[in-house]
Formats: sequence, C-alpha cells, structure tokens
Amino acid sequence: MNQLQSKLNIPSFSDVYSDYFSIGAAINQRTIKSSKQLLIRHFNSITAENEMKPENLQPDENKFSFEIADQFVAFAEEHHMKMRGHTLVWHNQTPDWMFKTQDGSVASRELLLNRMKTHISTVVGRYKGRIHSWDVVNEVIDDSEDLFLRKSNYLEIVGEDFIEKAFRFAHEADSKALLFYNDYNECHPQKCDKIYKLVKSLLEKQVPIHGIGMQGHWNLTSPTLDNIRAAIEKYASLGLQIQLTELDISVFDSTDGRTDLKEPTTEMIALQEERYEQLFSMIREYRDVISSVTFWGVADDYTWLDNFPVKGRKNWPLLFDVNQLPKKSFQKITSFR
Ligand code: HAH
Repeated sequence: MNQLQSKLNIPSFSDVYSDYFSIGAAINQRTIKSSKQLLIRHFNSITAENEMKPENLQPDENKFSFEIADQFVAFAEEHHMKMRGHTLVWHNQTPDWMFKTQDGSVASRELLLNRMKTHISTVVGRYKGRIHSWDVVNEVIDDSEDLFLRKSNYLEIVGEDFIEKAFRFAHEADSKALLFYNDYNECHPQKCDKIYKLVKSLLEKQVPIHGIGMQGHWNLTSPTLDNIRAAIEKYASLGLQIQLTELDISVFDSTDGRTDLKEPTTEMIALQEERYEQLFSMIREYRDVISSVTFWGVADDYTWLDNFPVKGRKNWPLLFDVNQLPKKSFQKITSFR
C-alpha cells in the first residue's frame, strides 16, 4: 500500500471510539488550517491550545478579544465537534494587570475576586451552551512533597477559596457546562492524593465540579500503567467523570536531554507503539468514567514539546507523523474490534 492509500483506507479514529469516549485535539491558528482534514476526519472534539487562556481573551482589563476563539467555536460547530474550554483560572498565561491596581500595587482580595468573576462570567457566558466542558481551575496543586497548593498570585491575594469561587462563578454563568479541575503529574501517587483531597474537599462544600482533567503529558516509561490505573480508580471513586485533556507521549525520558536526533530512534518508535496500545487498551476498560480523550496536538509536524523543556529539540509524541500520516501506533489503537 502506498502512503496515500494507507491514509485513505484507515478508519476514522473518533468513529472507532464512538462507543467509548470523544476523541479530541488541541488546535491553534496554524494547525486548524494545516491539519484541517485530519481534524475533520478523526476528531470529534477540539480544545484551543492557547486561544482561550486569560492572556489571550482579556489582554487588558475589560478589553476582551474573542475573534480567534469565536472562529474555533464556529469550526467545532460546523464540523459537529464538541468544544472543550481551556482555561479560566491558572497561574500561567494570565496577564499581570489582574493582580495589580492601577498604580502598580498588589490588588486586594475583593478586586481580584471581582476581576475573576468578570472574566469567568464574560467568557463562559459568551459560549454558554456551546462549550460542553470547561477547565475551570488549572494546576493549583504543588509538585513538591511538603506543599499542598502551589504558590501563586491567586493563592496569595485571595486565599484558598479562590478555587471554589472560580467553580461557583463558572456554574452561575453556564449551569449546564461540565466543570473540571485539570492538572499534570496527575498519576504521580503523591500528587494524585493531593488532587483527590482537593476535589473531595470541594465536593464536601457542594462546589459545582463535575470532573477531573488528567492532562496526560507522559513519556515512554513514566508514569507506569499501574500508576495511571491507580489514579483513574482514585479519581473515579469520587463519583466524578474523568477526561484525559492533554495527552501526548514524549519519546524522551525526563533525563534524556539529547538534541541531535533528526527522527525518533527505532527503539523509541517501538516503545511508543507499545505504550499507546497498552494505554488505550487499559482506558477502554474505563469507558464508563472517561468521557473524553484529547491529544495536545494533532500531528508531529507541530507539538508544544518541540523545544520544551529542552531547547533545540524536536519531539514526536502524537499519533500522526510529521507528514500527517498515521503512525503504527494509530493502527494499533484502532484495530481492537
Ligand atoms: C499544560 N501545562 C497546560 O495546561 C497547557 O495549557 C499548555 O499549553 C501546555 C501544558 C503542563 C506543564 C507546564 O505548563 C509546565 C510544566 C509542566 C507541565
């Protein structure tokens, strides 16, 4: 089979998984065009990689810029895709003005809460009924052993209840949207316990939260399948739904800093295929709790992992290659039936 034929003959990813979960991809202004055909054929959900983050939507106070986000929502609707919203409250990619007064001093708790409410109600309200799931709060759990919540402007200025306030504001703005807490290193046993504890405490306070977003920025060896399974079980025990929100499988271990590879090694390719196969075989068992699986990109020609965290290094973490052709991993996870 030549390349074009193999491209045409492959099944639609989201069709194969229609009885399991939605299949999503993060897109940006470039990939919505360059990967348009792949998106339309294989995915039934999209997330804006950056274009719905606070710094993009409200770069200056009360000056919202919705043009690109609107285009993404229209694209989703045109192609009958779901849209995930990412993200409302985050320590990163949030403009400085949020946390400052006009004269440059630190904003008060009341001012920051008001701004948070304005941001959330404007953004969630604009897309009411059109965005099925929102990442309301992103990455507030600390990675270290001794700290529970990450140090951030929100935590310092508002205190711990900024988290529950964010969910309540979002729920007020769209009572039907599913609201998620989203984080990375979510399968690391200690961090998993902390995420569980946070979400449990929110539920005990009747905070409107409907799911946990497991980002899924993983590599060939870590986290182990057992750790992934344990995290899914633990989060599911809260009675919430789970979404894999930002899945990709880096071909580099955290200790591998090589920058000289022009393509993945044979070993990397084999391990990645096996990893994707095992992962999807396992998550299919959890179709009752996992409602959506989103990749943080479409094809290896563009990934946020190029140059991150190692400068000058390309990565190949996705299911479609640099020529947008399906990798063998794709075949492995779509041929189970
Ligand atoms: C995610 N953070 C963010 O949720 C997403 O918005 C961004 O586009 C990419 C990854 C993961 C992360 C990070 O930002 C920094 C260090 C580790 C992990």
